[in-house]
Amino acid sequence: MSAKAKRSAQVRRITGETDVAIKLVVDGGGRSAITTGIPFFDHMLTLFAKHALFDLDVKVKGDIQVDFHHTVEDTGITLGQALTKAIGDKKGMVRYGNFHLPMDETLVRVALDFSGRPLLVWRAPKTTNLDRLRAGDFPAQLTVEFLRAFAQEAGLTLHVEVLYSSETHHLIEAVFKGLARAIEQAVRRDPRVTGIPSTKGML
Ligand SMILES: [Mn+2]
Repeated sequence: MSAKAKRSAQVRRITGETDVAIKLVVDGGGRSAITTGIPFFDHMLTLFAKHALFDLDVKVKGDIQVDFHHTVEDTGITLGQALTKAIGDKKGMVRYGNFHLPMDETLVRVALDFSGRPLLVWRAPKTTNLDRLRAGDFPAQLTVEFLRAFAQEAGLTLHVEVLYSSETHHLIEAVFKGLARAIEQAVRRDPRVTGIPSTKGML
């Protein structure tokens, strides 16, 4: 791949519960077309693409008549797979990213490493009981399910902390925006980086 080639991938993943089709351009401009059947989730993925500077098409037919769980989790899996495919061997890539994302009264911190060793660390204040919180009809806990699935398939060491928040829509939105901004840093190609950004020689 030449230094200027746009990194991109397409993944289609079909199970008995969902059919997820994703087209991803990592070196994009923030354009997106998202239809998951869950309007709040569409809102999150649209702003994720915008702030990661990805071009992103996501089409999902999921069993949302059951609940939103399979659709959100399987979209996270497929998006992670598309990202892994698009960034390939990570040659010349910055690798790490971190961002403090403020949204009104909410502050979220994201730190991540395209390590190839998937792990999600999620922290939120003890008073934030995600099991009880919703943004519209979107259960807040599904945010964590999305992150876990995405981190697993993208090979990310991913730390997400809600430092404080008192509004569920802001909380979830700050997580998606902070994730996007940290990824945007990490996937940048730095001309000073020769080869794979690890002393081990692989990631
Ligand atoms: Mn919003």
